[in-house]
Amino acid sequence: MRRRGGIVAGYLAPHPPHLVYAENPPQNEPRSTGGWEVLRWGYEELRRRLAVHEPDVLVVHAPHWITMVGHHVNCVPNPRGISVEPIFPHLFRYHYDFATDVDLAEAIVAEAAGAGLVTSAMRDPGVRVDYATIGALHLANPAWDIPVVSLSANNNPYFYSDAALDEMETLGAATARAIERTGRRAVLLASNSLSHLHWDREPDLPEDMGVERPFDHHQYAGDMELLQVVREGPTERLRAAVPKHIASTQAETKAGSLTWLLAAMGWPAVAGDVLAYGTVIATGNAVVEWVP
Ligand code: 2X7
Ligand code: FE2
Repeated sequence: MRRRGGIVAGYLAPHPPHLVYAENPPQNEPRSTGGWEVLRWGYEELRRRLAVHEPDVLVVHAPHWITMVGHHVNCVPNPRGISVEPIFPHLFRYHYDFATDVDLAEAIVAEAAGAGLVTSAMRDPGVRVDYATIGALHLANPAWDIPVVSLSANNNPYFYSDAALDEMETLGAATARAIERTGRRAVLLASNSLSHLHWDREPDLPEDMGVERPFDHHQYAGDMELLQVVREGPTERLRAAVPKHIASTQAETKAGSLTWLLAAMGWPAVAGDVLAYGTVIATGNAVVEWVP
């Protein structure tokens, strides 16, 4: 029997390239001896839950597909290529090959444009898919057997001191309408780290867990304050907690992925389930599930 459509779950699914490196998948060229296990165990649990949800599509918003003008949606039917992390190319050179749900991608473009957002359908197969999109998708579904829709991060928030998250509300609502209209059963992925400061030196062995720790207590405490609100719920409280976290830490959620996800789910009156928290070269990362 066909299960009902709509958004069936949303995950905060951070993308540090180190996590993919540590897993040693065949698609990634560098080899590791492991590391960052607790976060990777969180992703193992995410994968078990994702399988139970049986989605038709994974819709991902990622902060390192940066578009200067507007919100772009990848409408290339079969993106293929190599994705390289520019700061850590010795950890992440990943060969990707996946299917886009083009009908849903185009429906999101139409809904977002109709809602007044500057929106673009990206149709150039030569554009490399960024590592934040690939990292979250690989960690959530390493089999790559579920079609994808990938959304860019409009760079405007980085030009302003305050978080400009209003457009993410609009983009989230447009995403939800497109999912309803196409009848898809969708899981959403917000590919965001929390506190995002990292060391400018790394140990000789990148996966040396003897030196892995938060950047400082302030960044860690800011992450914990946010996660307490996540764990207590309801998500409505995050409307204030996310901008507060952005103002008090160097948070990657400033790029909007988390706000997009919560808005698409309609700020459900539930708590988030934190499956793991850990640092990666000092950045704070949480794997979280919300079931609306
Ligand atoms: O983009 C990232 C990140 N979010 C966290 C850690 C290290 C590198 O890249
Ligand atoms: Fe990042």
